[in-house]
Amino acid sequence: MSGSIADLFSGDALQQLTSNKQIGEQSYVLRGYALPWVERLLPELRRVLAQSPFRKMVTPGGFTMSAALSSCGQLGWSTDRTGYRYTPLDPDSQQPWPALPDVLRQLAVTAAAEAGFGHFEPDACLINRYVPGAKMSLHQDKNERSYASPVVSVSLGLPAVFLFGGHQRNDNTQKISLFHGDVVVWGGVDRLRFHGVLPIKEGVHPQMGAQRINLTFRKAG
Ligand SMILES: O=C(O)CCC(=O)C(=O)O
Repeated sequence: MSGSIADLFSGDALQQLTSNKQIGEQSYVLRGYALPWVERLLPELRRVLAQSPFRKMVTPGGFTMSAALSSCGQLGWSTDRTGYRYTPLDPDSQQPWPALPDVLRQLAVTAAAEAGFGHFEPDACLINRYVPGAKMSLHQDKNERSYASPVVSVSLGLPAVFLFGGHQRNDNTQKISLFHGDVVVWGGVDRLRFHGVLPIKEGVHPQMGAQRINLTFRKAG
């Protein structure tokens, strides 16, 4: 048997194996960065979700988001008809959000450092669950008290096309394929760039099933 790794993998799979990508002055896709963490991360995620299960939320405009959401950390993000906000309590249970598991915190901190953001101290982890067809419209992350810290975004499960735009809603967007284990970090001059996710395509991921789970870590308070 002969041949290189490039003979075994092609197209997107080869790209995931080989190439980190700079997508902005202070923004990076770290290909497969979370893969070595997944085995330790999933049981913690299950514990978090047993305490604060996924739920559908409504935007101030009255639209039900197609992604289901939960959170862990000192602060959790939610939306309803009265606005977007971070709160220390899960609005469904009126109990504190589950603590941020150490393995998740470490993953976020080391990924941020890899992208040039040392001393990242996330206090909020938003957990988005996308089933096929679910999407995230273009938006800016602006509910945090300061924009000094980056956003660290971990993709698990089904692939997605991540839209990374500019500072105006109408700016052109880069379309970036994200796979299980990829991490995107954006901050600094790029912190307020518009971003979103195209509708997830039908499929079944061998480890995660028919879903994509995205974890976004932020310093919100
Ligand atoms: O699911 C993603 O990759 C992005 C999630 C996102 O845009 C957000 O939580 O603000």
